[in-house]
Amino acid sequence: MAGITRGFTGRRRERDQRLPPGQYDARDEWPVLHAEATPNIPTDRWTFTIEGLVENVVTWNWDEIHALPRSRYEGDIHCVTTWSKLGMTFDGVSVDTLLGAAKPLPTATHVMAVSHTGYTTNLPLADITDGKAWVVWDADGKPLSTIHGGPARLLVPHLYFWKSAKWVSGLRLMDHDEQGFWERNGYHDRGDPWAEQRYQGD
Ligand SMILES: Nc1nc2c(c(=O)[nH]1)N[C@H]1C(S)=C(S)[C@@H](COP(=O)(O)O)O[C@H]1N2
Ligand SMILES: [Mo]
Repeated sequence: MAGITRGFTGRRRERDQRLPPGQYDARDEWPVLHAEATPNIPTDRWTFTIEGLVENVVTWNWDEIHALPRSRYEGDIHCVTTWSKLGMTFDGVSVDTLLGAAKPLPTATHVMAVSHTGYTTNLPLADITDGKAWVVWDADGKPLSTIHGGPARLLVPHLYFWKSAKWVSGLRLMDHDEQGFWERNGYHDRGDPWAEQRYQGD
């Protein structure tokens, strides 16, 4: 009995250590959060465009983005409303692959991620390069449900989850920072969960 108790406590401690400050483990629950009405975007009308300060403005349709090399994220996600989910699996394409085709100009320092609904969120370019961001269409081995951003969403798991734009339609590269939807409404411009950058001024 003691052994079982210790094992259980140990596993729980291990999970707790993966939680950034102020976060709780949502376990089997995956809350749904978005500001706009849930859109219905058929895959044959979905596109993803990289524009702004790039050498090539590139648009991929559903078939074209699926023809790119696949990339998987296995790890945790953290919402500013304090839930975290540990050990998620997302499949899609690395943002590095997409930027490799669009070729950001040397003057590009930030991006605005844009959704088919008009939702926006800003990010430093350095936060979506070098294996830190994906466009994903599968979650835990199943097609991403519409309420979680399907057919495809941005995934930037090292930052709070509001940076992971659902129903993503593209990235606009900029030479300055500009606030997106939640940032204008008081959320932090960067949103590092380990530094608890929840609100402007944190
Ligand atoms: N298009 C869009 N994407 C969005 C949001 C939104 O309001 N609209 N909210 C963000 C926030 S605050 C969070 S916590 C996550 C929630 O994703 P989920 O509903 O899949 O858990 O989506 C992010 N992406
Ligand atoms: Mo959130």
